Amino acid sequence: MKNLQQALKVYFIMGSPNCQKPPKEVLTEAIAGGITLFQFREKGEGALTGTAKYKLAKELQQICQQHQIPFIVNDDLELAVELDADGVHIGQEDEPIHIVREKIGHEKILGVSVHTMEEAAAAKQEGADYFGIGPVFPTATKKDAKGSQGTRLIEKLRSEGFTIPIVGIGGITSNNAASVIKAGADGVSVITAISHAESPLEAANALKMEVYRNEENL
Ligand code: TZP
Ligand code: MG
Repeated sequence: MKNLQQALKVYFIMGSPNCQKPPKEVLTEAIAGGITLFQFREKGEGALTGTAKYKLAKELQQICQQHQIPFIVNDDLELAVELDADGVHIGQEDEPIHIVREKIGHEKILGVSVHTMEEAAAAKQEGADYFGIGPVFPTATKKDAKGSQGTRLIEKLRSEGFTIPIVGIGGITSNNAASVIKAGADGVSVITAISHAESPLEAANALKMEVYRNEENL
């Protein structure tokens, strides 16, 4: 995808367990507020499965399509293929990166979570289009997340010449997004900052302002 770097600026991730009002409403508001990409991540307590999961994914994908927002699926390769999603995001514990790349082809976006320089080098080599790096800050959303790492790895990758697009993840809000962008990330990915906001529209907009404001100062 040509404009991946641009699409990663305000990257919203969500599934029904993250929402305090209907997911379709949350997504619609988030899009109105300026998110640039959406990842469907149906995980955690109360997560939908089977047909219900498929149905929600399809509805959210349609909303994204209406607004030209890329729609990416977390982990569930079969679902991504079935929906002809714009891409997949996988972690280190999922299927091997090169196998996922083979299965989705070269036209689709492949995001990979990396936590070390070694994982980053391997992920790039195996066909990742971008890295998700975190948790940058403490998060209550991912129960099995590693301890927060700050922006160290992002800085290290940039100082060692990695130009691959990077998003920070974990505990990011409009109050701390600036440091993630200043460290060299292309964008911020968030769940709670938007999904639990009283106004997902305003929350998305505030994040967007922070990302663009701090880019200009680079
Ligand atoms: N991976 C690392 S931290 C995290 C994921 C999926 C959760 C991010 O959620 P939040 O609510 O934005 O901290
Ligand atoms: Mg995963």
